Amino acid sequence: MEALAAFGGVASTSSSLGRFTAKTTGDSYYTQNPISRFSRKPHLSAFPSNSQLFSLNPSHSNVKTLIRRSSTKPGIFLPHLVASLEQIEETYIMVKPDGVQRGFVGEIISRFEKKGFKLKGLKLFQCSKELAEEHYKDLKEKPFFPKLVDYITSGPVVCMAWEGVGVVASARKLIGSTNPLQAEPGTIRGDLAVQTGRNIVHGSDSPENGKREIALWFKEGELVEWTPAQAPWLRE
Ligand code: IDP
Ligand code: MG
Repeated sequence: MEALAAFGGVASTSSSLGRFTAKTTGDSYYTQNPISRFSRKPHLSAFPSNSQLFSLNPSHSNVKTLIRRSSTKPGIFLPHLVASLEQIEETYIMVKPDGVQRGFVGEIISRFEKKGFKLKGLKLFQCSKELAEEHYKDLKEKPFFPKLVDYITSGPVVCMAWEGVGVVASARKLIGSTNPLQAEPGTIRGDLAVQTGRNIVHGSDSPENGKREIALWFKEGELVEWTPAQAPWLRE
């Protein structure tokens, strides 16, 4: 059986259900058998949590129907196909101090708004050294780490939580390569920056990190659940 699953604009095919690959732009993550992960229960990384998978927005009745029908016929239950239809993710986007100082806050927010993603959290914030170190802990051993922490704490940042189908990989595409000179024209870094150490914007590199970073930068009560009026015009 030939199955196709699209993940944030990156499609991968599999010749059987035994192998499945998904990639985000920039950093790659997870290669797993989706069925075994699904049946193991703990966490289908395509979804925020298993509970959310089964408590979808009532307006997405087509997906509920698909889950219900498929569940009665285990032989044709294809959870990764359901995932490709309904892969709502969250990502942490941050306008870095140089982006704020250069007056790009509105421009950067606008790119994500225009694309059709949903803003769930937004604040101007002065980041502490401890928070910057925790946020970038994976880069702790890099020679540029101290300068990176100085850069991120050098002035206010704008913290954002965005939600949408495939938002993690799509946001990375909108942002462009880490080195702005290699970023494509049309991307935020490609259009507005020249140096890696001043690349004006951050975007999470996986759905897991999107959740981790949103929890790190936002306190309870700072995120808003809402339904944009344009929702029916964005998704069929
Ligand atoms: P990303 O922001 O595109 O995900 P990462 O490799 O995760 O890139 O690096 C995090 C941030 O660290 C970069 O956005 C950039 O600000 C900074 N950085 C990465 N590599 C260098 C470097 O070689 N020199 C200076 N700063 C760097
Ligand atoms: Mg990164």
